[in-house]
Amino acid sequence: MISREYLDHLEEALAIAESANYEVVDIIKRSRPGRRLSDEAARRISERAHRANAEVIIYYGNLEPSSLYKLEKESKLKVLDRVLIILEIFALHAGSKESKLQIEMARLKHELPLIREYIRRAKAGEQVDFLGPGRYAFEAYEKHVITRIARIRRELDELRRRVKTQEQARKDSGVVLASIVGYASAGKTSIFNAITGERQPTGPEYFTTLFAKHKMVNFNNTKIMLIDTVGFVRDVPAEIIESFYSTLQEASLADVLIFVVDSSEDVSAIREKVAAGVSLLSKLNAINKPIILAMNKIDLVARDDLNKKESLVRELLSHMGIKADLVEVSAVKKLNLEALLEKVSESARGAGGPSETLRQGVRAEARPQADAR
Ligand SMILES: Nc1nc2c(ncn2[C@@H]2O[C@H](COP(=O)(O)OP(=O)(O)OP(=O)(O)O)[C@@H](O)[C@H]2O)c(=O)[nH]1
Ligand SMILES: [Mg+2]
Repeated sequence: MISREYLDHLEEALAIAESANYEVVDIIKRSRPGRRLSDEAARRISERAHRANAEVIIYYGNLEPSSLYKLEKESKLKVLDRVLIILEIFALHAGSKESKLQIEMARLKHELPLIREYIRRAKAGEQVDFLGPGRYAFEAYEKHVITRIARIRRELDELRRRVKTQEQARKDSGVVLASIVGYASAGKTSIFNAITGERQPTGPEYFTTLFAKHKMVNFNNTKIMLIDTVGFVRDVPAEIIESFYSTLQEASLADVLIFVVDSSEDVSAIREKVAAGVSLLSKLNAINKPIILAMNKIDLVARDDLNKKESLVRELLSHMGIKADLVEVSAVKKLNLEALLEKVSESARGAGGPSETLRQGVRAEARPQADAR
């Protein structure tokens, strides 16, 4: 089921469902706006879900807890809204203890209103155990969730303090921290791989990269720590921002941001994705630093078209009060990556022109690598 606000983003919805390992058996487009489902709508959706033999209903959009509840009750199926499905993808890729904690916290925060909805309904005399335990169990669960969230938050604070200290030490030793950020699938990891010679997984699906990867390169006597990060998506809900936070924390600590844009997309997608990225970065307090906008995948774009897109991006950024240098690159064809690094080291120095050492070339040459899928 795709909510009206995301009707234009059907492809994204499908990519996300696929990234969470679901096979989509039917698509229902919702024509009505709003976060509530009528009883009739819940019935219709359930019927279609059962007719298609679906095991799960994905509601790609935002639903009020009471409507989510209604749909679960009507269909007796698991219902995932946009937040829950994104969290499922995160969980699939989560490796470290920290990332697991973040995901758990986001999920618990998202569940809380739903649990309260169950409790409210139970108090009003409704039968609420169609999917789980009854009212008392829900009340106990609510308490458990609240305590657990507080505990996870403390643990994460501690971990983040540690990371911050480490990064600060790196900075003090003169290393330039450059975070590669951008919308999901813009080509961040491909750029990271092409520059560092790493072979981190890349691919068209969303959230191929979930946790930051670091690699030091030496460019003309400047040590640059390149950091690959998790991709943005539009309207990231608050509870996910908190769990995104540690992967993007690198972005807030970085000296320079390499903001990757997929220049092969159409103008409206580019506009929307750049805006979504900037808004997320400002929520993370990571926008007040030199930004290099890497227009990636130029191998797929005709010159005229690229010019148009670049002026659009420039205009958009200046409209948002952001100063950024623009570099055209292709990670796959390894075009202009040196120019990119040059901009990085220039911006990190806060200077205008290139320093003398810049002419010596890249030390950590990108090694040839297998086709990035
Ligand atoms: N033609 C072309 N394709 C590219 C280029 N850079 C990346 N791609 C493709 O774009 C897709 C996404 O690339 P990734 O590097 O995984 O993108 P990402 O931004 O790291 O994605 P997430 O980690 O999922 O956010 C892959 O299929 C790449 O092969 C490029 O310069 N040219
Ligand atoms: Mg990636």
